[in-house]
Amino acid sequence: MNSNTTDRVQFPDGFLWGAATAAFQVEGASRSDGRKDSVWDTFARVPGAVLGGDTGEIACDQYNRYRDDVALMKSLNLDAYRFSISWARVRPDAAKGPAGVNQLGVDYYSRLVDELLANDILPWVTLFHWDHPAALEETGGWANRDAAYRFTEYALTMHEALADRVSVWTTLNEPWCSSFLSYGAGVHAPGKLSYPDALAAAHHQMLGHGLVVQELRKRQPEANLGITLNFTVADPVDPSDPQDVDAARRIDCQMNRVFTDPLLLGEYPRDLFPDLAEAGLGGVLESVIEDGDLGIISTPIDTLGVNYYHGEEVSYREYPGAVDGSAPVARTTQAPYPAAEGVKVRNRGLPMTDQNWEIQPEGLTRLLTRLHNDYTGPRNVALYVTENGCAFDDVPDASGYVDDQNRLSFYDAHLRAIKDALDAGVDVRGYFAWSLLDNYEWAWGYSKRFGIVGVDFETQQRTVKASGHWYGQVAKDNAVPALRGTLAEPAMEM
Ligand code: GBH
Repeated sequence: MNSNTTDRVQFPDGFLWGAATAAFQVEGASRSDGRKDSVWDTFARVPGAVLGGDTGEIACDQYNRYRDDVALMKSLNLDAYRFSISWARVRPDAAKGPAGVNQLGVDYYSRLVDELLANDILPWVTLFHWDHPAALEETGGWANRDAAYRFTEYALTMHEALADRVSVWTTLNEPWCSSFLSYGAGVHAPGKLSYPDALAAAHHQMLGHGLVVQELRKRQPEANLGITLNFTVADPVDPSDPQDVDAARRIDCQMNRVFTDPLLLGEYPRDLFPDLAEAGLGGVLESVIEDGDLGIISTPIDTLGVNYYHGEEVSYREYPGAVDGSAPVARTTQAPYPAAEGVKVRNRGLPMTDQNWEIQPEGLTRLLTRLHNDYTGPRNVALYVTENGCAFDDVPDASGYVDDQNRLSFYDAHLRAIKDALDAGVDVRGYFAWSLLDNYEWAWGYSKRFGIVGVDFETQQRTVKASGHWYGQVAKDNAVPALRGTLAEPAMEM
């Protein structure tokens, strides 16, 4: 297996190399040119919601610095830039109809796309990465079915503006986060603590996804249409213990299959309903599903985007040194899973990032293989890894340079894991590092750095890290180089 070797590994011709960001995390300019609050602007102002009280007002100031950032991407030999559009910039009041469009907001994305194309970089557009207009939340946000129709209208506004130059459209980024973490756990904006709202939000986001795929397909039949989901790989502590197996099944059901099954198989997982009923949520999901919804949600797509950060080993038993990978915020929160009470994550002793997320590249091989076999392969849907990366507390030297061998090793190991999946016949066509830049890490604020390029948030100075130089070479060569001596050591002992 490649992941056990230190050899150079070559990727297939045409494999797409990119880096990803999201509007709220990098743009800043939160009041410029008619933009108004998104739910993340209002949430960030709630005391205790975000570490350090950090806001997205300035972030990486990419709104004003996009030309320099595109030049940076070019210098890193990137084929593609995955970015998202801020709904709150485009339809700030969440008002319906043509009068609700803020043309200056639309124009920004048009300029960004032109700049990318002028540099031969493919624009990979995500329509929703969590920052819906605060005005939409006033009518219930995604818990209200109307949001699916409003999302479609906003998507068509952007499609009309960009379809002459944009051919890749991702409807949603990680609806698990923007429903379960956002309306259920209270960890993300809008910070609600309601499992019924979380289930409704998840369903309405998938409905919005399906409606947008249908509309875009009519208008641009050749476009690459898809969605990006976040996945975990939940393993039972003891695979021969039925309780542990049940714990892993619930996490898999309520993070992974709750989305993949409706989207690709046209039905919710059957085991979800009895679990919800047992948790006192019987009939809740059923009540928001209308006739025809699942047909819309399962409209054929071209690409499934896979975001993978870590796996977990679970049980109902308590083990010493349990892992908590959530942001330590001063705010009341609850578990993101509506029906997994008592399930605990065990620290199995793998190396961890500085967010306490375990480093488990082999999980990515298994995940991609499973998705290909059970979902995407039979339907001719391509897999792209649309996010993968890690936060480490970087220590710049006197010149500001970050020699992040830990992050570099993380990328090396995960790319080798993808090569293993490719060798097993899995149709993976590209990879996006998360992230191009250090940025606003949601409830963690600016305290956690994911960039392959460092950002000094005082001066907005960008400095390519060792991992960035390395990744630029990978993109250029379409190959991961052989590991040199010491690099094999840090995160490689799995
Ligand atoms: C992605 O989400 C986002 O798309 C991106 O914007 C973000 O910056 C990046 O990753 C890094 O965080 O249950 O709270 O203990 C991350 C997806 C899924 C990772 C849930 C953490 C469990 C942590 N997350 N997972 S928690």
